[in-house]
Amino acid sequence: MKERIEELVKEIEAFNISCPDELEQFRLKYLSKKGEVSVLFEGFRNVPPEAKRETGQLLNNLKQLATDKYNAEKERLSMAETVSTTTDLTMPAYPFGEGTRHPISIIRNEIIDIFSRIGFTVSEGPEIEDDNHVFSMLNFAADHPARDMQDTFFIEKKSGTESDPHDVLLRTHTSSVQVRVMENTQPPIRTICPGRVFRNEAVSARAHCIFHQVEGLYVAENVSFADLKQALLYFAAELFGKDVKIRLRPSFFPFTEPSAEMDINCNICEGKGCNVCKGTGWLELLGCGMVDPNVLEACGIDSVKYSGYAFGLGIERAAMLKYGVNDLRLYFENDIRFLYQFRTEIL
Ligand code: 2U9
Repeated sequence: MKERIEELVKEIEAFNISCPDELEQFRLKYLSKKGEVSVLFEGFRNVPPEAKRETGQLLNNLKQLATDKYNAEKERLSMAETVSTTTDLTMPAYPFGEGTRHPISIIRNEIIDIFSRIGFTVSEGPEIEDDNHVFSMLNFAADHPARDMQDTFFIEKKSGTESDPHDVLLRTHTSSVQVRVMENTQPPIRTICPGRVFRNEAVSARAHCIFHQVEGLYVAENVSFADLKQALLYFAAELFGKDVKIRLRPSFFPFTEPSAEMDINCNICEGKGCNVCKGTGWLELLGCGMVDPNVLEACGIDSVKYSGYAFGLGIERAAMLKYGVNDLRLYFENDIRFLYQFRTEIL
């Protein structure tokens, strides 16, 4: 029996198992009820008593060897099964294209950075608003054309009852965020509000029904128009380079008095006049002004003690001027051939 055990040890060690069928053959040959190991255990009773101890030990080792090999090969085959036979593990990894920041996000973050360096915080507010925060508290007259359905997306028109007086609408500017800040905070207030705004416009190269704005507000004691001009000159120089020139033209907005529009010198023709600046040498960048005292009072701020300036610009417009993109629709199409041109380190 000893020799037979030694033969089987060699046989088991050399047995090649490369598939589930061969594993089953191994089990039947050595570990089943009628297999080689069981046959030897049956013959054990005929082993002379003086050899029983040594032979028993060898037999147990043999059974252990066969069982261990069976379990190890079974495990190996089941692992191999999970990796598809068609998978080539030596192939290089699939190249994932890296995403890029959208140009609107790049400019928005740049504007936030520029103003945060002179003490402005960032405020956010709801896109779905009421007419009070978008129009009435900002000194828009009851019959102002901006309140028309042709200009504003209304979600719910209210009858104007005392218990529920306000229309629900999509904000047409982010000024409603500053109104909410002023309602809840006493001066000094120095904040910018970036966000999406919605206007009921036909989509074209020059207009879109959704666009992005950044508006700024500074309210404190003795804030003057000179402070506004200085802040805007700093802003323009940071965004367009230190040689930029600015000019302010008188304008009108319901929420500021006096009001102005700010132009920068045309960086395409360098002031000589071209078709982008329509021969003027200047490009309009933003609107601004001193916050109308009516707006301060409507928000619970003493307009005798405090004054403030405000400004607002469209981010798409700033991006157009900075990058020379002349079709607004490109910002919304998400064509990666357009977006990949704005690969940048600025996050
Ligand atoms: C409060 C008071 C005043 C924000 C301002 C403008 C002038 C302005 C336009 C630029 C192009 C909007 O995107 S655009 O169409 N904005 O001209 N915005 S002053 O004035 C405020 C804001 C909030 C409480």
